[in-house]
Amino acid sequence: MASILPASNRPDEHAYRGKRFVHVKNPYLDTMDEDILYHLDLGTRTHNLPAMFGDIKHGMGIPSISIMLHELIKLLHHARCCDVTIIRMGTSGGIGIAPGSVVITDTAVDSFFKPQFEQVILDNIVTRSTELDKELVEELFNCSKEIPNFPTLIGHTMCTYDFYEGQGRLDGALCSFSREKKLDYLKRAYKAGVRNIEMESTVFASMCGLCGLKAAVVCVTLLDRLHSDQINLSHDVLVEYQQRPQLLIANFIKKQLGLHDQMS
Ligand code: R2B
Ligand code: URA
Repeated sequence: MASILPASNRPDEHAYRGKRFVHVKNPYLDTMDEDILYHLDLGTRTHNLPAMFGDIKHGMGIPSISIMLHELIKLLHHARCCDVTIIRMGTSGGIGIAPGSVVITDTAVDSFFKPQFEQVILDNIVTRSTELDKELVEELFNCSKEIPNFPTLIGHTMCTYDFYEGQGRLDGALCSFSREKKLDYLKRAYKAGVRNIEMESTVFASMCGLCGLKAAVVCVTLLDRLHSDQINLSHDVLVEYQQRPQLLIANFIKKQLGLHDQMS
């Protein structure tokens, strides 16, 4: 893995009075009079970012999440946020588990089941780690046990660049492989520890890790890819499933705030 980081940008040098500030790894930022966060319609001159966002402690969940994360991470930095925990939540396709299960990601892997994200920078491929915070995984899992009828597991999450061919679907506009090849791939993924498939986790894990953010990925599964490719849940069931990661994270936040007696 290539590194261009000067020693002064290493994570522990960003601790101040016991607080861990969000750090950005770009020496040019300090030379700019103003930083315009174009997609967020915010700027460091036009907006008082510490006042507007200084109390933010957690946030949302490949190309679009990367753009969002660049600007969100800079926002957290400009706002001098510290001890930030960030959780990507969403939907996914399960492998060998019941639809509706919530998967807390221990490791985000690529389409080759490797725990890495390959970022193209200029004409180089830079391979980055996708390690996530183990303690946070356990905390979230413990929290899930306190919610009745809430099927949750910890597993690897595979992140792909595409929903159809990239996830081995037989129902896309293009399909050049057989049902047998699809199943063979998904079963190999299962054997490698993959329990669900989505499309953001590797870049999310790598960017958060590099910038010193405590990060987790929590996704509900909408189907078992060993059985089907189409998502044909009723609207109500879909809505209920989609709320599951939110429910878990809301309960986790309440617990962090000492409001666990009011959990629902
Ligand atoms: C999960 O669901 C979306 C595709 O349907 C994608 O954003 C993801 O990661
Ligand atoms: N999101 C995905 O990326 N894949 C699925 O199968 C379902 C939701």
